[in-house]
Amino acid sequence: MAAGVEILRSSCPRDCYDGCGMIIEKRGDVLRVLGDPDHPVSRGRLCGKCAIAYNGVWQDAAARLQYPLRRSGPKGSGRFERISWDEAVAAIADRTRAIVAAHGPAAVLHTHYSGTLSLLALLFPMRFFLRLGAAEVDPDTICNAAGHVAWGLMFGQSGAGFDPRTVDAARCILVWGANPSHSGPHTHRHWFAPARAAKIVVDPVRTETAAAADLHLQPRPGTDAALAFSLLHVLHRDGCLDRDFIAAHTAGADEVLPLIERCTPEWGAAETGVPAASIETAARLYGAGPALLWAGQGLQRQPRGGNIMRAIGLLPALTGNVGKPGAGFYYLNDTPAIAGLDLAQMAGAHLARAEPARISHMDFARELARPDRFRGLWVWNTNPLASAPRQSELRAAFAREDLFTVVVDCFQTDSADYADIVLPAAGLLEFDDLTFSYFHLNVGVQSKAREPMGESLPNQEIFRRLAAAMGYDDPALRQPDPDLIAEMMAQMNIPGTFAEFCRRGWQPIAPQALVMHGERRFQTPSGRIEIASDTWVGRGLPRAPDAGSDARPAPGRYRLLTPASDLRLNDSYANDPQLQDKAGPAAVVFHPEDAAALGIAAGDGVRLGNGTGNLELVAQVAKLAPRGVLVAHKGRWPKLEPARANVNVLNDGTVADMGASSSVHGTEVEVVKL
Ligand SMILES: Nc1nc2c(c(=O)[nH]1)N[C@H]1C(S)=C(S)[C@@H](COP(=O)(O)OP(=O)(O)OC[C@H]3O[C@@H](n4cnc5c(=O)[nH]c(N)nc54)[C@H](O)[C@@H]3O)O[C@H]1N2
Ligand SMILES: Nc1nc2c(c(=O)[nH]1)N[C@H]1C(S)=C(S)[C@@H](COP(=O)(O)OP(=O)(O)OC[C@H]3O[C@@H](n4cnc5c(=O)[nH]c(N)nc54)[C@H](O)[C@@H]3O)O[C@H]1N2
Ligand code: SF4
Ligand SMILES: [Mo]
Repeated sequence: MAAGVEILRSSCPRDCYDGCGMIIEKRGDVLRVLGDPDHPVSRGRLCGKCAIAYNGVWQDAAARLQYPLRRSGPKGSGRFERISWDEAVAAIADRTRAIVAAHGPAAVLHTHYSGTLSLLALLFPMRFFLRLGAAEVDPDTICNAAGHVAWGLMFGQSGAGFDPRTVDAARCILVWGANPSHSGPHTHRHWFAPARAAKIVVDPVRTETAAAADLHLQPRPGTDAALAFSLLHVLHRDGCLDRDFIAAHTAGADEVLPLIERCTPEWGAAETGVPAASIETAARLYGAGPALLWAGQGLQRQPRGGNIMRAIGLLPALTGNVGKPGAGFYYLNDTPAIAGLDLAQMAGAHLARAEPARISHMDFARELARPDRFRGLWVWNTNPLASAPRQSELRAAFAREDLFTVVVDCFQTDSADYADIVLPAAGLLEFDDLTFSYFHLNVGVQSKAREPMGESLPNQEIFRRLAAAMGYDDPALRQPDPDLIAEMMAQMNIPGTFAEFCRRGWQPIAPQALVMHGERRFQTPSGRIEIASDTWVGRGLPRAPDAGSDARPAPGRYRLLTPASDLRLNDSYANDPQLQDKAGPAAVVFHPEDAAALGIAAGDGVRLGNGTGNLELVAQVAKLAPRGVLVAHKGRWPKLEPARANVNVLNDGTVADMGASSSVHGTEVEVVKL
């Protein structure tokens, strides 16, 4: 390395399966961000989007929020004036106290998600809101709550799946409704693609991950439970169910077996559109085991996403693919918790005086419009005007002049345009923290490589200042970063000081591959995998999973899937000019036969519409998804689009069957050629 170049190790804190290790080359104030060649996931490369954005928009002073701002024009106009931190903090504390005095703390609503997963910036602000007693938009309802409820009740938890390092012992990998080629590109390239096991992907879309599999099952969206039951039919018929495991470790299997017996491959084919022969092959490959099952987050964003997760969970439960090397099931790995981090304590659970009121993201637009309910809104680590349903209605609610709104972000998003006060957040290159991957069982450092941009501050410092201005004196609200980091490292058994950890950059939470659930005791009331039980009924849910599918769209209607793009991370990076060039104008992909029937050619303008909204897009034509299914990727910034809207203008916010969660992949639209 040339003289005058300092090298730091860091990690990517985005909401991504990979959790890459990074190298930051520092020449004075100039930073170059690269993949860490020694890191087992990134192997010397960042993904295409971060390689650009971390050296682009994240370091661009003109794009970043630099100073606290106060609104000087109508809401949404984007007109602001610079103010000092002292003014901003005092103004926020005054207004918040006034709202609490007049209407109570639950009249303040905060919404947040995973804009960063670095642990301090993710968790510390919760201490403030719990102390305040604010109402919360239930974070997981925008993403994965249905799956968490379903597998939580079935397996007793949904945050400790298989250890990816166990892959060498697997003879089959079944990826169901996840697309790591976009959502975890290194996992796709270095874990999935080269695996020696037989690889099956179930996805209506022919993703690159699907193309890299030995077998791609392409069901119509929302028919996955029928597919799972017909796979189980074959496994049952061929004697591949594990009787001993079922008897010892599951409850209620006898309630689903009669149904499985009726779900022949021919029936499954008619329900799902997957050929019966492919159902037979997939069942044979999975049944040969040991088999790993990866249930994607995209999978359960369906009207019956909870039932689908239950139905798919039957595969490991009835074949005994649990608790053995190379066998297991995975939804998410809550890696810090598995390593011993007390998340509730870090988030300040002891500060809450009462259980906070919660609303679903699906009800956000409607509830926020109510002056009788909410007077204050805080938005941090999320950009709901890009990501949440009922976009037009939500925008109208954000525009309420009587709603006092604070937005904390690194960029001037659509949501920030509606703030009374905007607070600039420091980015990943600008403060020390700890990060993790929710697939690979690794934790890593986030290293401060430069001073925060302008006057921006890390989330945790912002909320320490606000807590002080509110007069909150609990020590947990004053705790400095080095203390917090040392405490987290101790809980997770990470040896040495943070400085020493920075030199290593990352570590696995266990030296050898973990075999999850090896003891085969499940944290359910019965201690067994609860396939059908009173636990479900007690939660107001069906006793047993069923094989039902969504009704097919009426003639003239199409199912619109809006999954992750490889060029954006949710709605982050949509404002990076280089990534915008690569993405081109917002497009929607039609099956060639649908395009022909509609008289649409590639490049034509089309309008998608339904009772919730309309959106004009450019048509592309490709054999990507089955007939009747359209694909348009999520994550554009409405304010940068000609229509000032993105795909969520079409998302009606119907709740899924569990967890009051998103069913965005159930969206239906009509199509007009322009
Ligand atoms: N149509 C459709 N919509 C979807 C989905 C879909 O599949 N289809 N998926 C849904 C899913 S899974 C999710 S998770 C949501 C995600 O939606 P969002 O939560 O809105 O998206 P993100 O891009 O993760 O993060 C939002 C913001 O966090 C900011 N941020 C980054 N780092 C920091 C920081 O350190 N401090 C602060 N204060 N801010 C920071 C970023 O600048 C960004 O503006 O979108 C959902 N919306
Ligand atoms: N590049 C990039 N990476 C990301 C994100 C991003 O926006 N961009 N977002 C991050 C976040 S917040 C999340 S939650 C994860 C999500 O990552 P994933 O879990 O991979 O989820 P999605 O990309 O939403 O959808 C995965 C697949 O589900 C398929 N799918 C949709 N409907 C159905 C169905 O009915 N049945 C089946 N079997 N499949 C269906 C879609 O076609 C898609 O290919 O990715 C994270 N990583
Ligand atoms: S977004 Fe994911 S793939 Fe890209 S650098 Fe970050 S962790 Fe790696
Ligand atoms: Mo998500």
